Amino acid sequence: MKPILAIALCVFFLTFNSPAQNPGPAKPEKPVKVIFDTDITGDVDDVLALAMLHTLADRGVCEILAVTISKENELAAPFVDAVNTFYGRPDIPIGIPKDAPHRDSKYLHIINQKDGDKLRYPHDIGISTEPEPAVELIKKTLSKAGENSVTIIQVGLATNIAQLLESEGGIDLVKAKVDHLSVMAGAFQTIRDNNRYLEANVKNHIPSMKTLSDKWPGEVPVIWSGFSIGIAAPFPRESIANDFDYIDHHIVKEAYLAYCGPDHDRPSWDLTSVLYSLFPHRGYFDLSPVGKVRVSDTGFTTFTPAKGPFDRPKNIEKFAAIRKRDRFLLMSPVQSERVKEALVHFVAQPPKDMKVKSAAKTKLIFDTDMGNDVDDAMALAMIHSLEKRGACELLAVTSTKDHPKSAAFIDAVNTFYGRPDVPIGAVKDGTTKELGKFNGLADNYPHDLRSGEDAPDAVALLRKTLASQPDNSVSIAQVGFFTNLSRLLETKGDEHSPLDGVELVKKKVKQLVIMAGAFQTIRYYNDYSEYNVFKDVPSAQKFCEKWPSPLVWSGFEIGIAAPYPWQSVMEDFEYAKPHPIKEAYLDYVPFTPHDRPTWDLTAVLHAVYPDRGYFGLSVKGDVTVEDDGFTIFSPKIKGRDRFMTMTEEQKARVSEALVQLTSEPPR
Ligand SMILES: [Ca+2]
Ligand SMILES: [Ca+2]
Ligand SMILES: [Ca+2]
Ligand SMILES: [Ca+2]
Repeated sequence: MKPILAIALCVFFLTFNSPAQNPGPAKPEKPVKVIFDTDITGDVDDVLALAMLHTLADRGVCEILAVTISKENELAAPFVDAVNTFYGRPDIPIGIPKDAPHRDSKYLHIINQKDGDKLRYPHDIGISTEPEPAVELIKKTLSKAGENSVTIIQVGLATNIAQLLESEGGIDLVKAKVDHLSVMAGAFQTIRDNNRYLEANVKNHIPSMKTLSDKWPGEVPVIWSGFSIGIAAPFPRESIANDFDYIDHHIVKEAYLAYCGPDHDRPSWDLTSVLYSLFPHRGYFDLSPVGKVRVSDTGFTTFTPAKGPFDRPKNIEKFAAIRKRDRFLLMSPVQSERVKEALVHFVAQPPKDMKVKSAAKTKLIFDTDMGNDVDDAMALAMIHSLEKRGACELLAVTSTKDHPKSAAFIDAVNTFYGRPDVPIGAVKDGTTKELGKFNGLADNYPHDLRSGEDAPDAVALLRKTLASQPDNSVSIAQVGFFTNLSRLLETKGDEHSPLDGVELVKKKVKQLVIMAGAFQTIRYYNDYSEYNVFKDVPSAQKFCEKWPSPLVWSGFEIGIAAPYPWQSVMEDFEYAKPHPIKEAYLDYVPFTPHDRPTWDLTAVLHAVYPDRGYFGLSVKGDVTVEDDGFTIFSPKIKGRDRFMTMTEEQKARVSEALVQLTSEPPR
């Protein structure tokens, strides 16, 4: 290779492959004010994207100012109104298009279903009120908004936005009021060896996308989510199958199934535009350099970088005004795992005020040393979010931290999350008798269990809880010391059950997940004696000798490998002030900013979703505990124990799941 060509190529790749040169938009002001422009009729990703906007509004991240529709279908506006009503916002104004192509739909009709004489999905548009013309609604909404305060998310045809730009004063309104335009359209990367892919949102109405590209003002950024992005992060069918049963009829699930049935992972095109626009600073995507998107007569979208080896004076002159307007989203394989996970959690979050039914797939006992590290508090918050979604039922919490405020803090967290009456048991004569760094926060939040001394004995509560449940139905997450569970194994029959501890566990416990021990080399160190073990070695040893059924270990290395991002602590808990989890985090961490390991959270995630592929599992074996607290894992074909593992992709997924579950607001 000639040196000059080599240098030119180097410059090319450095310029084009380094997202670092594009820091992208800064952290937006919350809530992000959104106009959602959608062709809800065709694919179902529009429905999922709208659902996600609602749950993010419930988190205080965005505010939906208006929804405008860019394809003709008389059921589209009533359908949007039904989704908005389902999510508690029947008042959001809805606009319908003029001179847009008609599109049949596979799912809009579901809103006409009735249960008895009542609409299954109530709405009033098309019944007692009429929608407004889209362009008028957009102009009215922009007029009322503050300077540069509105984000337009366009995930269908460009019909409405083109008409806006061609209307009187439209361009000036955009310049004055719009922060950026997020567009799901076009194709900017080679897809399955096709480098001239004609994307449907462009192809189905080329003139309007041309108008958008030609007339959208150069000073208002446009971010394109091309066809390949949504393809690379498809919405998983397993979420549709599992996450929406918190109500008998779910409009999103029903639309999805009507559109493509249960056997498809649908591309997440429209959802990626929403995700980017609401969290441009959270690293879900990288961005191309700035440049200019043009639309050819056949509907292909070309992207020309503003600055690069191909620049010729002629080009610079031609596109000077608008050549720094456009960027498109990029996503690595690891980012796509994270994006997918974020989308699942945002779409699956129940509406704020909905009374959900419990599908209670996992009945959970949480055994914790609440107070010794903040991951216990975050894990408990997660359990409450999972229960809010109907994914688990918290039967009892037992503490192995022998300080009276440990139980009080647990009750304060349970009360904050709307479950003040979850039974709490406290250890007697246990370990770590000092006051935990954040346990005292209990005093600042409502609760009625003031002290662990007023709580039942943890072991008695474990027996009572297990005895009251169906056989083989209880999951336990143990994220502290082995004190309570080893003592449980030594109990005799009592008023709750004639069975001794070992037999009771055999009969009632379905699975046990433990955060303790260390099973893989951590930073070259293969002799790590983990805190939950060494603080009460005799209990850990007795437990390992006697526990009668299969169990899974989340070793020290797992929580280390998927730390909780500081950014989430600072940004995602603002819906309540003060917030016990955020306060506990800040009271606990030794310095800031600080990403805390997620030890206890990973154990809960596996206990509630053992089949969702968040973790790998080791071969079977037996764990024994040495006198210094080291945990030895010996592979054995008929072994009882396995430990969790994680790939790079799983780390990204796990960390995202933990963030979204921990920070989800209570009902
Ligand atoms: Ca309405
Ligand atoms: Ca769409
Ligand atoms: Ca209580
Ligand atoms: Ca713990």
